Amino acid sequence: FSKRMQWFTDAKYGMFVHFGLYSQLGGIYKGNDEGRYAEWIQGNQNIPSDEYAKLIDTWDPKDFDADEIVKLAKASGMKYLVITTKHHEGFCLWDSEYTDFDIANTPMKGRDLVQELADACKKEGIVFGTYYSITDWHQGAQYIEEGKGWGMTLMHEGRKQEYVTYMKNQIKELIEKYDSNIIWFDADWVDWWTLEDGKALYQYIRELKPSIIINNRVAKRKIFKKDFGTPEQFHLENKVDYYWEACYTLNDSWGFKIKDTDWKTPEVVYEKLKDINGKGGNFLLNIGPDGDGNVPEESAKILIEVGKMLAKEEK
Ligand code: FUL
Repeated sequence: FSKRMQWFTDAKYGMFVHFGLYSQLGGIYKGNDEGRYAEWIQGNQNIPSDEYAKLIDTWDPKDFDADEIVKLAKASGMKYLVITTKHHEGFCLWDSEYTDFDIANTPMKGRDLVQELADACKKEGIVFGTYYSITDWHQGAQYIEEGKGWGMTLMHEGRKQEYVTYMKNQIKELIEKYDSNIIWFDADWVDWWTLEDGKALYQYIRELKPSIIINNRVAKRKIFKKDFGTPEQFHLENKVDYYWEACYTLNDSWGFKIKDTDWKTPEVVYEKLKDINGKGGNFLLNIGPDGDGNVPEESAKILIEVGKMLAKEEK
């Protein structure tokens, strides 16, 4: 039992938001719709970084409405929200001092979606968290070897320290500027990122903000279970002696994908939530807003239905 984790265990149900440059493609690049996960399109279709980076010029989600998203989460019975501040593509949804590959250099300049979401969450009493990918397909310290697959980035000789500093600086921004309560790491599976690297980063963050919660993907998730485990698209069958949170998509992709209509029904979502909570886990359920920033209608409908089922229970 840990006091620091109390709000998390009480929360039980949260919203995951996958949003980035890829959202404007909807899973189709130059007519090619190959690949399961739309947020992986750069990797799935082997799009060179400099070519992919041009998407920054056309990224203009003017309908993105943080209040609406947070209200949707709240009406659905969710208690916290985690947004992809930087997915594998490397693009930053906030105006970062440490890169130009961010929202400040898109047609959206002047807006900061991380700020907007953090503010909306504060207003509605929803706990705000930030996803951050360790793998980065843009920053430059990492590279892709032909035939190795984009999941397995390699680190350029002598550039690891530079990249670790980059991550630390950005995470400090997420904590100090936006008061993030969860750092939700991902893509710690690359060989150049070691258990020791992860433990050191964990310690660094814990000192920056003692109350923060950090998922196990900071460091080789199977052996480093702190602060919570992250089964993905499945969940644990039994109670365990560590905190965990199962994350799931509402259809089959995390990022917005036009052709993906494989929606879970409200009943299925509700059953999952109950099952997960009954086994001591949290449920982090994803939405992927489209290129204009709108939440797919079907996603909103399902979430609201589940919210109604939960509200009925409380009566
Ligand atoms: C995975 C990522 O590769 C997916 O794109 C997604 O973000 C999921 C939650 O985690 O590891």
